[in-house]
Amino acid sequence: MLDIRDAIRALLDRDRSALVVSTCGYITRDLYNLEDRPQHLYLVGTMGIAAPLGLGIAVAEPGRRVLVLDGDGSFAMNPGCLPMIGEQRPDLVHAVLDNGAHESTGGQRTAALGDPVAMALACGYAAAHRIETADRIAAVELTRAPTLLHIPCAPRSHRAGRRVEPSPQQLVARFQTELARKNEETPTG
Ligand SMILES: Cc1ncc(C[n+]2csc(CCOP(=O)(O)OP(=O)(O)O)c2C)c(N)n1
Repeated sequence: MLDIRDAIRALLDRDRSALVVSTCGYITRDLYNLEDRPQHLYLVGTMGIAAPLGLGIAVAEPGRRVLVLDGDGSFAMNPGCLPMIGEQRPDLVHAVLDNGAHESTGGQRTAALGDPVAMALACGYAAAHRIETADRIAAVELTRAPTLLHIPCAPRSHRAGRRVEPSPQQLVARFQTELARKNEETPTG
């Protein structure tokens, strides 16, 4: 089964220019320790808001792709955002990294996840796929937006890396500066 860090690496490499929003807990820490770039917005507090925040960013920044790194627990916490994403049709890739647990808080089993692929399609996503290998992440078609990728992952065998050091305020300011810089480079009108 896929190592969650390999899944994140493959997702990042799929589109180096994408804006990235990561859900709180170990997924944010995995991303931060793999690579730290100003175009990453790390959530450090609340589950269930990576996807709606990604939606807001994608709506505000047309012409830019947003990659959301969600956990299965975080996904299950806020399915109400799915029809909003389906209706708005942003250029958003919604990856659900599914290790079957709330690993960040001790590995409690995630109850009643449902079928994220079926849920996304029922809610109006243009495409949704279950993906089991890094090669498939590299190859899957992402031209139809929004797309959900349900990615089963193994429980972590690595220690959680260091915590995100900048404060949420500093992270937001850095992200906003990056958006402004990119918009100057390539105005989207
Ligand atoms: C609303 C809310 N409830 C609980 C928590 C505590 N908490 C932080 S991460 C986490 C588990 C997240 O699970 P998942 O999204 O599946 O990611 P994983 O840790 O398994 O990678 C929990 C319960 C929180 N941050 N926010």
